[in-house]
Amino acid sequence: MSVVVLTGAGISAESGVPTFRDADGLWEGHHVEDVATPEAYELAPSRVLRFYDERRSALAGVEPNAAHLALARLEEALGDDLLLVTQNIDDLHERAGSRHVVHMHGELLSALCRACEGRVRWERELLDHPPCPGCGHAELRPDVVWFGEIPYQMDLILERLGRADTFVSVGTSGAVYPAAGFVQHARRNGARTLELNLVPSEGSMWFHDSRHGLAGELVPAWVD
Ligand code: BJW
Repeated sequence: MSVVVLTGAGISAESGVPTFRDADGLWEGHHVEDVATPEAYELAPSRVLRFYDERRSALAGVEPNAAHLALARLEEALGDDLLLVTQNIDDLHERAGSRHVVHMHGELLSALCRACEGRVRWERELLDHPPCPGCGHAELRPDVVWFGEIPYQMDLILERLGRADTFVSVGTSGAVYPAAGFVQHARRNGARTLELNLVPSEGSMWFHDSRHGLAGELVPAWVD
């Protein structure tokens, strides 16, 4: 058996982390497409760093919810037969107990050196443009995947989607590729596909089965 679960911002919504494209999804009036780009960072680095610094400090005040906990139980039951892929940069899956999480859009608690490309765990603010602890010179940037950049661990994800029996998508609008295309990739290769989301996503028609409601209720009901 081989299962791939993809999660998006909706799984963390009940923990109090805002989503990107729901009513409260704007940050200071900006769409994520205007802040999460290399061009926005070149043009106004402090604005972009503040976006991530605020989200990093907000992590301290949130807790995993019933959906994160259910996926950690699923990993306990399935072991390596489960690949949990998240588009989220928060650490709520890990704090719920998941041990192997593929963060395809990066992580809030990691920073990337623009010169040596080294990674460091980062829990403080990046706004002061701190130097890299590894090479000491260039500035650190958020270790996240912006529009136009290539998501992380795509080879592993595509390989596992290609041999999955089951693909489940939780709390994602299906507005952003390549994640939005995973359902078609898995389905073409024979997987049964299930969507668990508050409302039908943009790619809802590609799933064999769709259940709509709160992730905190739908995910435990599916796992248990
Ligand atoms: C609940 C709930 C509850 C609420 N319970 N549900 C034209 C066609 C195709 C592609 C492109 C195109 N033009 C450009 C592209 C490519 C582009 C793209 O997709 N653009 C679109 C705008 C069209 N993509 C890229 O550039 C990507 N890179 C790429 O394609 O490289 C090429 C390549 C790929 C693969 C191999 C080789 C080469 C990179 C995309 C990077 C996205 N980055 C961001 C920011 C990350 C850092 C950060 O967090 O700041 O990722 S943008 C933002 O959107 C973030 C998210 O991970 C991502 C997805 O959002 P998500 O998770 O779906 O959240 P929402 O808010 O949209 O939806 C939440 C859902 O939950 C809603 O449906 C709610 O109803 C639901 N919900 N409460 C259950 N309680």
